[in-house]
Amino acid sequence: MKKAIGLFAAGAMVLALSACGGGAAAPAGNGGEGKGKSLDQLVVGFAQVGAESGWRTANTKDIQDSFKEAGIQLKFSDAQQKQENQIKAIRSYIQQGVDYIAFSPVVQTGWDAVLNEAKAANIPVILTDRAVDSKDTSLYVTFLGSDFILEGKKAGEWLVKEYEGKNDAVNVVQLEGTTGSAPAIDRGTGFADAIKANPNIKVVASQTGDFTRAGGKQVMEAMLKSQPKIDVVYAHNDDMGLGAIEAIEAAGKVPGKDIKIITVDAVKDGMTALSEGKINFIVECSPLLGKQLIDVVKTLNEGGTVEKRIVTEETTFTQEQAKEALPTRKY
Ligand code: GZL
Repeated sequence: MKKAIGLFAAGAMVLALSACGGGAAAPAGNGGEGKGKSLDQLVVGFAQVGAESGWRTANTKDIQDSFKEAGIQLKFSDAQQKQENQIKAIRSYIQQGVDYIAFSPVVQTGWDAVLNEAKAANIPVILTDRAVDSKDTSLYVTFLGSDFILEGKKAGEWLVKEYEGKNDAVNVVQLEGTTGSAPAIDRGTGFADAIKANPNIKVVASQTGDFTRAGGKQVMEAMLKSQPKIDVVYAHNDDMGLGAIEAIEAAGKVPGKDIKIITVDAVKDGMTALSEGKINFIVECSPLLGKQLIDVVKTLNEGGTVEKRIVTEETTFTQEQAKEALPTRKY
C-alpha cells in the first residue's frame, strides 16, 4: 500500500512540475513557453531557400524589411537551393542559441533529424512558404504560407473554362518547380484534379525547370522539339513561364496566342508579360510573409500559441486585371 501511495505522489509531482513549466520544458512544437524578452533582445535565425526567382527575391526583401521595422535581430542565410546548406544553417542557429528559427524547406523530406535537434534545444521552429512532410507535427510551431493545391486548381479551372464547349484536343506541357518541393508537388496535384473536368485537356509532357528562368527556357526548347503539338504551357512559377516565352519566340511562335501560358506567382515581370498578352493567366502566390512571421514571433515571445497552419490570402489575374494592378504592385 505504502509503495502505491509513493508512486502516486511521485506521479503527481511530475504532472505539477510540467504543468507549471518547471521540469522538462514544453515541447518546442507549441512554442507556448514564451521567452518574455523585449523585441530588441530577440534573435531569429532564417534559413532561406536561395535566390532562384523573382518571387524569392521579393520574399527575402519583405522578411528583412519586416524584421528591421520590428527591431528584431535577424540572422539570415541563403542556401543556394541546397538542402544540406539549409540544414547547416539551422544547426548553426541552434549552436548560437537563437530564440526562434524560421525557414522555407527547399524540399518536403529529410528534416526530422535537424528539427529534433532544434526541439531538444527548445528552439521553436516556424515554417514559412514551403512545408515539410514530417509526421511529427510537434517539430514545428506553424506553417505560414500559401495553399499550393488551390493555386494549381485555380490554374486548371481557368483552362477548363477557356475551352468550355469546344471539342479541341488540348495538349498541355507542364514546367514543374523544384523536384520534391511542396509547391511543385501540390501545384501539379491541384492542376491535374481540375483539368479532369475536360478529358480533351491532357498533360503530354512534364519536367522540372527548378523554378528558374533559365530552367524554364531550356525545358521549353526541348519540348518544342519533341512535342508535335503544344497548345498550352502550365508553368509552376512566372520565372519558368518567362523562360518559356523566350523559347517560344525563338521558335518563331507567338506566346499567348499560338501557345497559351498559365503561370503562378504574379511578380512584376510576370504581370508585365501578362499585360502584354504573352502570358494568358496568372495565379497569385504572395511572397509578402514578413509581417505575418513577425506577428507569430511576437505571439510566441509573449507565451501565446498560434494556429498550426496560417494560409495567405491570394487572387488571380487576367490581362486586363494585370494592367490595372501593375502601377501599384509592391513586387
Ligand atoms: C512558392 C515558392 C516558390 C515560388 C517560386 O511559395 O516556394 O518558390 O512560386 C519560388 O517562384 O522559387
